[in-house]
Order: sequence, then structure tokens, then C-alpha cells
Amino acid sequence: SSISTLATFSHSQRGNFFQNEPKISNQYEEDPFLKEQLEIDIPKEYLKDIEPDLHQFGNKVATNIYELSLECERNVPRLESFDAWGNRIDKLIVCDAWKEMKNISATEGLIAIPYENKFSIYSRLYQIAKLYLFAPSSGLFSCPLAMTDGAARTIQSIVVQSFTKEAYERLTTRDPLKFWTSGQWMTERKGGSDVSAGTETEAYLQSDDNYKLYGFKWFSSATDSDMTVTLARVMDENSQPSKDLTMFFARIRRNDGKLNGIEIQRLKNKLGTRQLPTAELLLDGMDAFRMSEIGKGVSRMSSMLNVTRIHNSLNAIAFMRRSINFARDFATKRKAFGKLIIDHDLHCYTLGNMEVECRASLLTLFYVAKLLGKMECNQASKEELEMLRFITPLLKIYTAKQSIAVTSEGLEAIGGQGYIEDTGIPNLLRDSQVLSIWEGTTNILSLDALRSIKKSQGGSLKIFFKTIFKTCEQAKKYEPLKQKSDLLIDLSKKIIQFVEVNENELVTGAREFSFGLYRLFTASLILERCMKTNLKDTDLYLLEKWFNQDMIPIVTSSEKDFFSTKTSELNKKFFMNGH
Ligand code: UCC
Ligand code: FAD
Repeated sequence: SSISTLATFSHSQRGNFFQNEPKISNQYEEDPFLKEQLEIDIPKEYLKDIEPDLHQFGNKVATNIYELSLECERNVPRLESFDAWGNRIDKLIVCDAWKEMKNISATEGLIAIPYENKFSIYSRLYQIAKLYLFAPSSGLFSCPLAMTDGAARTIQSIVVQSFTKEAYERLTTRDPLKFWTSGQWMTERKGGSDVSAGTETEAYLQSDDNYKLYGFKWFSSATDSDMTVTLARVMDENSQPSKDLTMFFARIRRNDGKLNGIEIQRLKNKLGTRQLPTAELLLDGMDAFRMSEIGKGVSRMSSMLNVTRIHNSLNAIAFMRRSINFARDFATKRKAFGKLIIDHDLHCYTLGNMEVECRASLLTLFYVAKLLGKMECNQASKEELEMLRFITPLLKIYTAKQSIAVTSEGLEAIGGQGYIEDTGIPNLLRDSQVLSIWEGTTNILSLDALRSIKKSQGGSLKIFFKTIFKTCEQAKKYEPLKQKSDLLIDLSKKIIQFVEVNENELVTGAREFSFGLYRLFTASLILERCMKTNLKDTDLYLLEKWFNQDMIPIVTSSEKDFFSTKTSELNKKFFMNGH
């Protein structure tokens, strides 16, 4: 026969080897660590009803919902500003898969669960576990859901008026025909961190609590939402703006379906979160209702932010989990140097390090979720409320940064294919990158942790260490945990001493300080888990690995003078380098 029919490669034969692609299966069943932790945290009488739901949903997020998310990534939103005749139409077009995500969110109760409160203080944890399964398959619909949850929580905490009553019912319903999502517009061109100084939007009183808003919102995620919560300066009779900001509620569209005094300037062209219609908006007489006392907007808005920041963290950890799940499956399919790559100890060690970050942070997320659940059922003590306030920004900043690192490693673990768009892997890294920016950057939330310490006059820090010491005292009784418990007590004392001596320098060191606190607290939760699982070998290994890092470099660094004013001056000279 001719050479062309014998050859392995020819125009009709592209070789015999095709790599089996990495796949995910039921995301609940694929996560024994999650299941075990739910068994620890939720009493059996509740878990028996919760578990079947997580099981069925774990399957959906690996199959049809996952397919929808890929569709959202392929079919990104677009804006038609004008019709053929030059009329301004501001038509925002989102794909059917994105719309379906909204229906799924309603029917699965992704917002409703904690508000229905069927499982007492565990309702919140149940919702967060379910959202954790959903997030990486949601096509970033998890973003509007975060804001929807924050809005529902905020409305719930204020005096109910007729407009907010309807909104609350719609935000928390399971009926897809009634379900609303919410936006959260804070950032303006002058600044998203320093919102108080950066907000130029003006609110003109019409009647009662009805206002018209004029301004420009620089970032609005999920512009297809039904309502929004936003900030503006109330104008007095002399058209002078108030010093402080006020919080407002507004519908996006009026009853006739037209935009409510809003022009969609353009959609942002973004590194990631491409599934999400993030826009710049001109508010040109938007009808809005006052939701806070005049000048108390930032403080009121913070209750919303504290919820959305927890969502940010759950997304971060969920992205890590998904990235690891892909990497694990691939490692059992891909061969190199004569064996499966999972059997190369170095590769398995690399994957193990990713797993450490994901498991450890899940413990802290669940700790926060339990506190939130208690707070919502009025069962949280004063100390627990302080802890919730204090740990939320620490959880947000640490998990966001780790999500970027872990999804990056996860991408590399798939090799060159990890970099290829239609494998569905790159978007995990791209989308993670935003998590440390929105809802407050790393620096801003490190400062927020300091704000919480200051506001409680040091109380939150005292309770924080008291909680750690309590766990360590219990853990010390177990021989395999004794050394780590002693070490944790020792490190905690070091940081307490550091705070006493360096109180004035904490601002420059806020980031390192916050990361250090997070590591210490998470260490105590791993100790707790070890006790609860009767010293399971893999949990002891997690403990060992977690301590195998420089826990509090801000204290242990040889550069003692690192954050002093003198060093700050040198640092500026060093960095600016004559510029
Ligand atoms: O990015 C955004 C949306 C993205 C999409 C949603 C994704 C969700 C996750 C989904 C994942 C897929 S929305 C924009 C987010 N923007 C921010 O987070 C702003 C970041 N900047 C800050 O957080 C700043 O620290 C500010 C704005 C709070 C600082 O403002 P001020 O005016 O300087 O703040 P003050 O004066 O320190 O605080 C004003 C009041 C005080 O209360 P009172 O008046 O009672 O003394 C503070 O104690 O607000 C209170 N406060 C808080 N209370 C401030 N922060 C908090 C807090 N975190 N908790 C409780
Ligand atoms: P700046 O405030 O200018 O900060 C720039 C840098 O300076 C940051 O690194 C910050 O950490 C640092 N910095 C600032 N102040 C200090 C300080 N005192 N000490 C130390 N460091 C400091 N906003 C909304 O309101 N609604 C939305 O729906 C929304 N969606 C978004 C979607 C996307 C995809 C993105 C990327 C952003 C979105 N944002 C949204 C905006 C986001 O919340 C802000 O970008 C963010 O809060 C930072 O504000 P900024 O961009 O003005 O940065």
C-alpha cells in the first residue's frame, strides 16, 4: 500500500492520541471535607433535610447549570445605545443562559433560604454552602445574588415602608416571575475607596421621602437588575449638598419598562467578569426613595457591604475548589514520564498546597456564616457580633488573594491547555482577579479591620484572642495538638505585644497585620476541626501544613522598624526613585 495510507498523520488522520479532558462530577459529593464540616456544624435533625438538596444541586451545578455558565462566558452582554433612527434606546442585551440563571436562583432559593429561616440559625450556613456549590458554575450570576442578598438584609434591618416591603418580598421569593435582583452603586469617578469624598451625586427632594437623583455612577455591576441601593448628597433649600451621604432605593425601570431617569453610558471592557454587564450610568433625574437618615448613608450601607463581602469570600473559596477539582481530575488522566502526573510526588505536593488554602478558608467562612445565622435569629451574643464584624474583612481580603494564587496554580496544573479559552479554565483566574478589588480593596479592608478595633476600643481584638486561647486550652489536652496549641498561644501573645508597642504604626502595617490575624484565627479553627474529627490524619496534616508558613511576618520579620515613619520615608524615596 502507498505511504499515505500507512502514515499516522495525513490530511484525514490527525494522530491517534487525544487527551481526555478534565471533568467535574457532583460538586457536593466531590467534596468530602465540605460534607464532614457540615456534619460537624449542623445538627442531624436539620442536616437530614438540607443534605438531599445539596446533593441534587451538586449534580446540577456539574451538568446543566455548568453548561449555562459556559454559555454566559461565550455570549457576553452587549449594549445598543441608539436605534437605526438615532433614538437613544440604551438596550442592554443579555443571553438566555444569564436569564435562566436568574430563574434557577429563585427556584433553588439561593436568596430565599436564610429569609425563610426554616433551619433556625443554620439557615444561613445552608444557603452559603449551596451558593458555594453554585458560584463557579453561575456564569458570575453569583455577583447580582450577592448584592441582592445584601439589599434584602439591609431592607430587613430598616423600618418597613410600602416600597421596601414589596422589594423585600421580591428579593427573597422563590417565584421566578416575581424575583428581583439588586445592584449596589457606590463608586463614582472620584473614588471608590473614599466613597464619602468621591460621591458627587445630588438628591433633590420632591415630596416626603421621594427624591430625584442626578449624578454619574462609574461602576454598576449587573445593570440588568431590577432595583438598586445607592448613595447621594441631599441638597438643601439653597441647593447646597449635605456633608455626609444618604442611602437611597431606586427601581431601574419605571412601570412602562423605560429606564428610570438613567442613561447607560457604556459597558466596561474588562479583564474578567465578562459575563456581567458592568456599566457606567448617568443618573438624570432618577426617582429614588430615601432609605437612611440624612447623612447616615455610609454607615447604613455598611450592613449591606458586610453581607456582600461574605459572598465575595465564598466565591473566592469556591473558585479555589473548582480549580482544584479540575486539576485533580486531570492529574488522574494525564501521563508524563511514563506515569500519571498524580503519581509524581512533586505534582501531588503542588496540588496539596492548593488544597490547604481551600480547606482552611472554608473553615473560616463557615465560622462567619454561623455567626451571621445567629445574628439574624437574634441569638448572637455581644461578643459574637464583635467577632462577626471583625473577621468579615479579614476573611474577604485573605480569600480574595488566595483565590488568585490558587486558580493561577490550578491553571498551570492543566499545563498549556489550562491557558486555552474553550477549556473553561482561564475564566476562573480572570474572575478571581476582581475579588480583591471590588467590595473594598485589600488595603481598604485592612484599614476596616483597624476601624473595627478602634470603634470597639480594642474590644474586638480582646475577644478575638480570647476565642483563640479558649480553643488552644481545649486542644492542648490532645497530645498531637499540644505543640501547635502552645505555638499558637505564643504567636498570639507576640502579636498582642506588638500591638501595644506599635499602635501608631498599625496603619502602614495594616495589611500584614490583618493577614497575620487571619492566619492565627484560622489555625485555631483547624485545631477545632482536628478535635471534632478525632484527630483524623488528613486534618492533622492540614494543621501541620498551615503552620508551615510564616504566620505573622509583621512580628517575626528581622526588620523591626519596618512600619515606622522613618522607614516609610525611606520606602517612599526607594519606590519613587526620583520621580
Ligand atoms: O464593588 C462593589 C460591587 C461589586 C459587585 C458585588 C460583588 C459581590 C461578591 C460577588 C462575588 C462574585 S460595590 C462598591 C464597594 N465599595 C466599597 O466596599 C467601599 C470601600 N470603602 C470603604 O469600605 C471605606 O472604608 C468607607 C467608604 C466605609 C469609608 O468611608 P468613611 O466615610 O471614611 O467611613 P467612616 O467615617 O470611618 O465610617 C462611617 C460610618 C461609621 O459609623 P458611625 O457613623 O455610626 O460612627 C463607621 O463605623 O460607617 C461605619 N462603618 C461600618 N460599620 C464603616 N464601615 C463599616 C463596616 N464595614 N461595618 C460596620
Ligand atoms: P481607588 O479608591 O482609587 O484606589 C486605588 C488604590 O489605592 C487601591 O489599590 C487602594 O487599595 C489604594 N488606596 C486607596 N486609599 C488607600 C488608603 N487610605 N491606604 C492605602 N491604600 C489606599 N462599585 C460599585 O459601587 N458598584 C458596583 O457594582 C461595582 N462593580 C464593579 C465591577 C468591577 C468589575 C470592578 C472592577 C469594580 C466595580 N466596582 C463597583 C468598583 C469597585 O468597588 C472599586 O473599583 C473599588 O472599591 C476601588 O475603588 P477605585 O477604583 O476608585 O480605586
